Amino acid sequence: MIGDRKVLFSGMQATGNLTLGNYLGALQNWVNLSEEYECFYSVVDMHSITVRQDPAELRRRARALLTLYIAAGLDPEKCCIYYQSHVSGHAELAWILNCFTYMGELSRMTQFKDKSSKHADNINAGLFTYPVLMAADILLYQADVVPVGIDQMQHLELTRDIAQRFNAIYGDVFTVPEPYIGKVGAKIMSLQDPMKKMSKSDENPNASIYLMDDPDTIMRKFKRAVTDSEGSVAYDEEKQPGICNLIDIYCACTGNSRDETVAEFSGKGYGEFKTKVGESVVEKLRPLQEKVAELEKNKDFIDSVIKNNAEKAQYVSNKTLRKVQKKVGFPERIR
Ligand code: ATP
Ligand code: LTN
Repeated sequence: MIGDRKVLFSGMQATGNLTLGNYLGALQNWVNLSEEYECFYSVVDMHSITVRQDPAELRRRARALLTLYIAAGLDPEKCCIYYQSHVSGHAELAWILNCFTYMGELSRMTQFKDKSSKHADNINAGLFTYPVLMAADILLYQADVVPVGIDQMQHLELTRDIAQRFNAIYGDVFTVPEPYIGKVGAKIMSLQDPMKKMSKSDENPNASIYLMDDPDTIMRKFKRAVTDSEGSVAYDEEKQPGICNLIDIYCACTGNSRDETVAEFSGKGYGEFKTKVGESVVEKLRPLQEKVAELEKNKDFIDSVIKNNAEKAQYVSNKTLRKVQKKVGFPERIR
């Protein structure tokens, strides 16, 4: 708790350009949750270097992501929006928690297995201990809730295990966090393969709508979206996964229900439906894109958010860190 509010922590990696899936499934929920919780939203740049990055590109994307957090509606006066690498406690706590995490646990993580097969030439120790750094992110702020996608649930379970293990030895040091899985836009699928989720690291640019795509690009990608030969707009996950995905996107962008959408397009062709879905996405993203453009002109403002919020995060996280250091037996600091 901070004051009388529960604490929320979440983060995103600055690898690749954000997609409509990231926005509808994560960022938009974050904004709604920021009314209720004391929020820490980090750009987790330290996690990004588990895979080789071009330094200039990583820096550019990290700033673009931080800007997008604000453009999406997160108020940097109310939420703490900051770069993970600017707060030293993440690395310091991660080291300690490494000593409370088992090799067996880490080797069962599916993300590690996936990423090590994708990057077989660079299976580094950071990739292996990635979930421990994530646990440190969450536990440093004594987070009560963590909004994550289903793919991150295994890491969150591990975080809970580490916290409980530590607490069992040293008393109630860490809050044991609960996951929060949003309902709306929980899973937006690829436009080219509706069995795969839309992902910012997809190699096919037509599979994803990027948040900064211009209207023509968005309309073109929807026109090319994979559908089926049924020929009617209906919500049938087995037979029409592509159409279901387009219905979900349309609902998320217009606020209409599935039933309303199916009724609206009854008797109409896929071409017309795709055009309407595309237009709803263009309208949904327009204010976001305008806000990004406006913020990008205001370098001093973004710089001040970066500085002030890192200081706030450092202050809050230090409290947990000092307590943990004391518990494990590090010598007291002399003032
Ligand atoms: P990558 O391709 O680099 O693995 P990603 O696009 O899958 O990235 P993450 O960085 O893993 O995205 O996730 C950031 C947040 O966006 C998470 O909370 C995740 O659940 C959410 N998210 C990602 N893809 C989707 C999607 N297709 N639909 C809904 N939410 C999504
Ligand atoms: N692993 C997450 C990003 C992430 C995160 C976190 C999410 C890093 N630290 C702490 C929630 C809480 C991802 O790749 N989506």
